[in-house]
Amino acid sequence: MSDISIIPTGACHDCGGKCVFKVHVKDGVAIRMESDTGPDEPQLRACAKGRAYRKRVYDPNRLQYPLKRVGARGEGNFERISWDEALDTVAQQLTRVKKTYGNSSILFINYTGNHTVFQGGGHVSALLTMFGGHSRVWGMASNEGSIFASRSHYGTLSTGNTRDDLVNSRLIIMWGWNPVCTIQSTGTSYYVVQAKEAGARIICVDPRFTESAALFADQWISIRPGTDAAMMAAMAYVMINENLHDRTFLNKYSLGFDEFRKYIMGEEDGIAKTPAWAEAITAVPASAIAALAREYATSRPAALIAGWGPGRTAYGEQYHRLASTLATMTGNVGIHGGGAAAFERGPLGAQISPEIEKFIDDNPHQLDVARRLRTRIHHTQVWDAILQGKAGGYPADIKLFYACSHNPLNQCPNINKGVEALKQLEFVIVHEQFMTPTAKFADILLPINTKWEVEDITRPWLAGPYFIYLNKVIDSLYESKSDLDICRELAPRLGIADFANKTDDEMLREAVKSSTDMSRDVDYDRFKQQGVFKYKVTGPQLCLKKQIEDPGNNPFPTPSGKIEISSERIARMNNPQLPAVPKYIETWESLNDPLAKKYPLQLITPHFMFRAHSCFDNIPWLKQIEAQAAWINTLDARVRGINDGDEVKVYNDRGVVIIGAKVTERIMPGTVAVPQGAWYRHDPTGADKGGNPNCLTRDIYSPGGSWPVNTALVQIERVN
Ligand SMILES: Nc1nc2c(c(=O)[nH]1)N[C@H]1C(S)=C(S)[C@@H](COP(=O)(O)OP(=O)(O)OC[C@H]3O[C@@H](n4cnc5c(=O)[nH]c(N)nc54)[C@H](O)[C@@H]3O)O[C@H]1N2
Ligand SMILES: Nc1nc2c(c(=O)[nH]1)N[C@H]1C(S)=C(S)[C@@H](COP(=O)(O)OP(=O)(O)OC[C@H]3O[C@@H](n4cnc5c(=O)[nH]c(N)nc54)[C@H](O)[C@@H]3O)O[C@H]1N2
Ligand code: SF4
Ligand SMILES: [Mo]
Repeated sequence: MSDISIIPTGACHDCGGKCVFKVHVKDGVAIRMESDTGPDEPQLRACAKGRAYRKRVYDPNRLQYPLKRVGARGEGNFERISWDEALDTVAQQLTRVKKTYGNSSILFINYTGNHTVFQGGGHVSALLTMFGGHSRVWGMASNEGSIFASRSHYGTLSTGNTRDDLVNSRLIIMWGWNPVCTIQSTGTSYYVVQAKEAGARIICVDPRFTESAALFADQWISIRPGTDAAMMAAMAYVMINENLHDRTFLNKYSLGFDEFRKYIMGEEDGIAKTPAWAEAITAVPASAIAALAREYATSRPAALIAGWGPGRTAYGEQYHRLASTLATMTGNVGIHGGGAAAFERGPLGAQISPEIEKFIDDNPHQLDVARRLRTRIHHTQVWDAILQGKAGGYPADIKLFYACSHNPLNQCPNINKGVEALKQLEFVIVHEQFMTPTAKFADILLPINTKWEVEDITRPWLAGPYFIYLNKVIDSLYESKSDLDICRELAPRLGIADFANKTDDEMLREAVKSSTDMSRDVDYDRFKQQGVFKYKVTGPQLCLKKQIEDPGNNPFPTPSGKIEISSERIARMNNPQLPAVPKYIETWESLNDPLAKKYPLQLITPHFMFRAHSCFDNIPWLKQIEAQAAWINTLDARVRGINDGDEVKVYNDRGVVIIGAKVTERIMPGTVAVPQGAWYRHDPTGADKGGNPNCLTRDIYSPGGSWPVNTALVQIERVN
């Protein structure tokens, strides 16, 4: 055994957790891994994806050498070239495009495939910035609706309680929140179990009976996608009508409730937002809406956790604002066992520095969508921007596209438009580990090493209480390199001296030293040796506690210093689709849309347990656990003659997806779920045989900036 060393590391891409891996290495080869076995609870234990990571590292289909396209773009034919030729070509093309069209014609996107503090595409962006700049996108795929709402309502994204505080809740409402699958910080499910054991009632509001509903919930309320704001408005109605809202709390801490009340009671538009009104919209029985309103208002402390899935709909920001408004009406903000029902970044250090947070909060135009669109492209419209450029009202004419840690053809809406856009470009550069659908469209494709081949640091989402040191486990396989090493070699070719002249180790040490979160507490060498640093936490911590306990000295970081149920900043945008008080606005492609005659089913595209977006879709071990499938309710399947496991066609005017059917009562009638992340694989008829729902989603943003990838009408039929 003595020739085996056990190296602490981690890995993983953009799943919602971050776990400890201990990799056993023999003769330079990783032969197996175990996870956290330590005494501290909750253990940071890897899920099936983490435990299959070795299969990803040693996958023979990894990109091994730099590749140059031969044949037409997108056909997927490549030829091996040397690193020198690859980097010379990249530098020549960047220089040519810069000279001919200017830097704004270079669109660079670094996304979430790499989810660490140090390595990854940030270095490419830094290099291109030194080269004169590049066009960018904005609009967080995950949660832009929540960001908009959290900033307008509370003035900050730091609104969360640490997860251990769930144990103090009497009621937990998992609203479009499925932590068993999406993790939402490793350890979250552990605390939900503890809360349940301590007697909390748990209610799930979701069109699907999720893994989390199955494990934890006392009640499942199924709801039509995109209608959550209507249900929440009706809950507010019940609270107001039955005098269950906390008027003392509202008066003391918030402003704008009266205006909101007028909307809810129908004084503004003549429509009272009653449970019966909401039933017709949401398909949730009025009695269930009223009961949940009463239970939430009378079970203090109660945690309404507003997941991001319902926010990834048309007008999704209204759902997030209404969730925060309900938390405010029930006085659950800033108290143990409660919750602000907002963005939920935790109190243990900020993911972005307090200075940046303050800058954003001091600059109200950060909410102003129109202003952002003048300088950036919304991420959902990247294909349209490439196709239309300035003539279409976009800020630049894009000629060269450079992607890093991003699989946009797979992950951005409207894949068929994406194919057209990528074909139109003058040049495409991709840094990747695998021949992904996007990589296939590269002109130069550069092979990137995995997290086990470099040193790095990572931390969980929402500022969870630990950091993980990713030790290098093995040497880089084949000819792969890190994104940073590529930049180091590209810099002189672009005429840039002094780019990242230090070693990775020196840079990592400096990153720790200059980090607001780590510099105080982390001893670098011990951290590296142990592989994990955990904050010593003495019980649950809350973000908004001081604003509640001592409001005189601790105003909310909004312009008024209060919780803003009505927002002057939003009112000033003067956009009827972004009303000053939160409202239910019917989505496009709702069931009332004339299009519903042709496409009568609502599509949602949830995240998938055995992938992190598109990562791990190519790992056979994981595919064996659960196959990609279109969830369809038994009633909808029966009228279409569809049986479980049949091959079906899911389609609308934007595309056709061929996929297996999962006939189940775990999804409500009228709704179809095709999990996001499966690799797009087009066949000669133009259909996608990979089961990728982004062939069906619409490439448009919600007025507040969210990605409405859960708003689309489709039809399904059996393929004979
Ligand atoms: N329909 C629909 N679409 C969605 C969503 C949805 O809910 N529905 N969710 C959206 C959300 S929330 C997100 S965050 C996005 C995610 O979108 P992406 O970030 O594009 O997705 P990933 O699959 O995580 O990562 C992209 C690629 O990064 C590569 N990669 C991993 N590590 C590295 C590295 O170190 N360097 C380099 N260069 N590459 C690396 C991986 O191999 C992977 O192919 O998808 C969005 N798309
Ligand atoms: N295993 C795994 N974990 C992940 C990821 C992954 O790809 N795989 N991705 C990570 C990333 S980057 C992100 S952003 C998060 C995403 O985390 P979430 O946004 O929370 O994940 P989703 O699965 O998209 O949505 C959560 C739930 O919302 C439901 N839902 C969809 N539309 C509606 C609606 O209109 N109303 C209601 N009430 N519910 C709705 C879905 O059925 C789903 O169960 O997950 C992270 N964790
Ligand atoms: S995929 Fe996420 S939950 Fe699974 S092992 Fe990796 S970090 Fe942990
Ligand atoms: Mo995300």
